Amino acid sequence: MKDRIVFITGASSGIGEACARKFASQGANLILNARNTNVLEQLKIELESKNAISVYLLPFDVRDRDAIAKALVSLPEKWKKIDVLINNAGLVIGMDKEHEGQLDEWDIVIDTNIKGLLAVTRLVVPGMVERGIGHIINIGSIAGDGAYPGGSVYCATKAAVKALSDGLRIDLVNTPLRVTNVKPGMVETNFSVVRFRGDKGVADRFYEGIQALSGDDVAETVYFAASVPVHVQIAEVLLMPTNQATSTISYKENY
Ligand code: 8X3
Repeated sequence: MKDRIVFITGASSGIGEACARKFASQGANLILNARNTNVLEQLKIELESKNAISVYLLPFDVRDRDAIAKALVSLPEKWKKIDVLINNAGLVIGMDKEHEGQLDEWDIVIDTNIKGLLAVTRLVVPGMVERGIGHIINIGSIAGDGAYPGGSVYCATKAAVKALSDGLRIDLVNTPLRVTNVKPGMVETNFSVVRFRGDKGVADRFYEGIQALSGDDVAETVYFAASVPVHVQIAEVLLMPTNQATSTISYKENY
């Protein structure tokens, strides 16, 4: 991965941040995106001081199509040659039933998880096709494989990520580019705090009795997919804790 350029969206926390650390440790130069500029700046300082790599920051909200376009145009020439795009930015707010939830919150979820991913892909992939090199790794979810209680809109967005990944793989079949959909099950990150509308206590209790995946566990899988020989395309990976079997069936000790 040495000297490759890896662009990660939603890199300020969770799986995105873990991917940044993993790819940095393997010598990749990073373009890091997130909304929180301060956190990104801290991460840049840390990663550049610990690894012989460079980090370029592109703070924007993936829901802001103009901001994405402007940010990508502003990249210095050498940074434009993106080798790996990790479409990680995503979230869920609340666990409401489909007939009871708030449309404004769902707009944020849909605009980030689907339209944001699509906009970044649309703007980054043409350059990859032109250069004949590139790997798009979408962070999907076990949620995309089937709906579960209180998750219908989030599950729909992750089903969309699967369709967008499959469709892109089809559209790029006559190119050297690869497309991977990494679908984690239960992962303990700040994601769940946002899901429970900032209630860390509820989020923590959700993981009691089970060893959930960490962001690092997922980052290892993302890195593996990115580092296999170029004639190998890992289309999809579903990974979950050992004590999870489906999105609704898991074993929690003492529960
Ligand atoms: C997050 C995993 O199982 O909470 O994408 O939907 S799950």
